[in-house]
Amino acid sequence: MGSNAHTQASNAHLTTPTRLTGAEIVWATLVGEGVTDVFGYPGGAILPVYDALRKFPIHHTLVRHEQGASHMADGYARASGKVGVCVATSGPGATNLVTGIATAMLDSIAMVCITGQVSSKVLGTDAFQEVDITGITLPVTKHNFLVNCTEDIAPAIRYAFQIAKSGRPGPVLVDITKDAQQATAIFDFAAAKPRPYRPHPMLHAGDAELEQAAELIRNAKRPVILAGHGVIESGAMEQVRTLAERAQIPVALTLLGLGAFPASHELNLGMMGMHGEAWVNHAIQEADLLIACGMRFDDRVTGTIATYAQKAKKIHIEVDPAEINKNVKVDVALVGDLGEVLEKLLPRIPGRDGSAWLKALDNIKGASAVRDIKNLPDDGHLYAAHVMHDLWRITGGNAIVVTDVGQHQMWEAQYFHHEQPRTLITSGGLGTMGFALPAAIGAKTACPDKEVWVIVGDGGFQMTSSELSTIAQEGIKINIAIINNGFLGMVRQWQEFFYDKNYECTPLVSPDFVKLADAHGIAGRTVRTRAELAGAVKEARTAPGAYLLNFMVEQEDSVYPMIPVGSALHEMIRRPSKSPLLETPDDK
Ligand SMILES: Cc1cc2nc3c(=O)[nH]c(=O)nc-3n(C[C@H](O)[C@H](O)[C@H](O)COP(=O)(O)OP(=O)(O)OC[C@H]3O[C@@H](n4cnc5c(N)ncnc54)[C@H](O)[C@@H]3O)c2cc1C
Ligand SMILES: Cc1ncc(C[n+]2csc(CCOP(=O)(O)OP(=O)(O)O)c2C)c(N)n1
Ligand SMILES: [Mg+2]
Repeated sequence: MGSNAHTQASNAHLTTPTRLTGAEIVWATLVGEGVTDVFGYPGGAILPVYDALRKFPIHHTLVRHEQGASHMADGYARASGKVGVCVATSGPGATNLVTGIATAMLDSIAMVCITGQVSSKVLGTDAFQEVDITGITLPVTKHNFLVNCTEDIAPAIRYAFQIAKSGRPGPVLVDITKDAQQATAIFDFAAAKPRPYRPHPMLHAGDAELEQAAELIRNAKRPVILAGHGVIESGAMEQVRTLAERAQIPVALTLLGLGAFPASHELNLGMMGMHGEAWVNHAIQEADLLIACGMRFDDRVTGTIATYAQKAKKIHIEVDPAEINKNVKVDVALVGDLGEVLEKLLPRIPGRDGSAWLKALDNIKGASAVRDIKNLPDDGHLYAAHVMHDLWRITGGNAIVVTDVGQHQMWEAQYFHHEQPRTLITSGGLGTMGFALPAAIGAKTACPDKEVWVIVGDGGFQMTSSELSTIAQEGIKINIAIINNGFLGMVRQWQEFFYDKNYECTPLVSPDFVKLADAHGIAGRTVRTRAELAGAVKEARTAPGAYLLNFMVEQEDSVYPMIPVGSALHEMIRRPSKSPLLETPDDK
């Protein structure tokens, strides 16, 4: 971290045009954009930029693999709502970022990635560590730039920030040749400002559409709000809540929408989709109106489109016109920022009596409303759902949970209840194993005062466990819960259901995770029974540094309900009644 003298110097750069090297311009522009933290890994083609870092008040976290840098920038962005920044060298450094960039792209996360490139004189000659990273990342970035002259660096980076955070957020890559980093130019921060962002003037919700939508809402008998990630990205939690409360409309959430509407709210139905609550999917199939707010009808949410919510009219409020009618045909499209659209829509929505439909939903919930891990006596087996539920209970839900991908991710979504936005950070669209540990480092960097938990499978943990070393070097306090089922569990579950239990290549031998943590100077312990759970969690929370809990859970447990691919939303595989986690009120 730079000193005050550095801060003053770099602030002077921002107000007075100054001659700087391209490398200095990179940092000065980032400072001007409000960046305080970046995640990266050095190498030859980005070395001038690294050499200039000491002059600027930016904290750099040295990762152990560039995939970690892009996930950290992503986790930082998801936790804070700011733009995450990562840095890598050319060639393998840049290609190692790609999985993290694609992860951010699929979940619409604002990120700026800066890569070094070989000198402009040798571009295209297969020079040492040359790859066409703008070509490689074209389909997984919102936009990218190849900058080969020093004068263009500041405008490109400023434009990258604007693109990353405007409209539908996304990752932007700025690739800068080494000679552009080394040469000098006048740095004029104000002059490098991009033209103001203006959404296409034809694409916004007009009075006619707003009135059509309001009429559908006023006349609906069985409406459901589908609240997605766009609610959080728009910051429209209040407006969604007002709509729900005023018109007494129940709210179903996507995985990435969890936290957008308080889990404890009486109108909260829970998560929809492949592993959503059974009653939520039934409610959607029975609805006569769906009001989709910042969600994109992902296939994990709809089941087979042909049979999706056939009784319902559909209103789609969405910032990206490309999403309208992409997966699900809608009756009214309201294009624009969700918060802004709802501000215009709300005055047209009077109070409404929704009691008949809410009562009907209580009946739909019926037998499946009590899933009762919470009430089940401890039979000596440790279930992942126990871990999630107890973690939620013990932390009071006041934590940022960063999950990896697999069964544990779905159990977290089902049993850890999120009241606040940005408290669940998870890779939804790309479903990237290895995401959790680095993304949590980013989240903790963004929110140092928050309690941060990683919930990760034994498989995914091993994909990026080298970042334990980053945690140790940075002295970051993160609690890690490995849900160790000895399997690539989610794949094993598919093999159990659809491939005659042929567990080909899914049993997993792992190292002793507690010893692995210890090798990094990180404390930890293995937990085998529910009786030990609360004490172990307390130990982790009160430990001064990072702490790893290795939960040895039931190996062949499955996530229920599950909609098989190709089935309708209501055609869910339910938990067999002999299984220990019963889903009937009798479990009490
Ligand atoms: C193993 C696994 C299982 C899964 N199972 C489920 C499941 O059961 N249920 C489930 O829901 N998901 C599930 N998912 C996640 C799923 O794949 C999708 O990632 C998720 O459903 C997408 O949610 P979303 O549409 O809310 O978010 P996104 O994909 O992030 O889409 C957000 C939408 O909001 C729009 N938007 C952004 N900003 C604004 C704004 N300011 N104003 C208006 N609109 C805006 C965007 O343009 C975009 O269309 C699963 C994922 C995995 C890996
Ligand atoms: C990088 C990557 N490779 C493969 C997959 C496919 N995949 C999805 S879930 C899963 C198993 C995850 O196993 P584990 O991390 O142990 O979590 P569990 O399901 O057991 O909770 C796999 C292999 C993926 N999502 N990401
Ligand atoms: Mg596993």
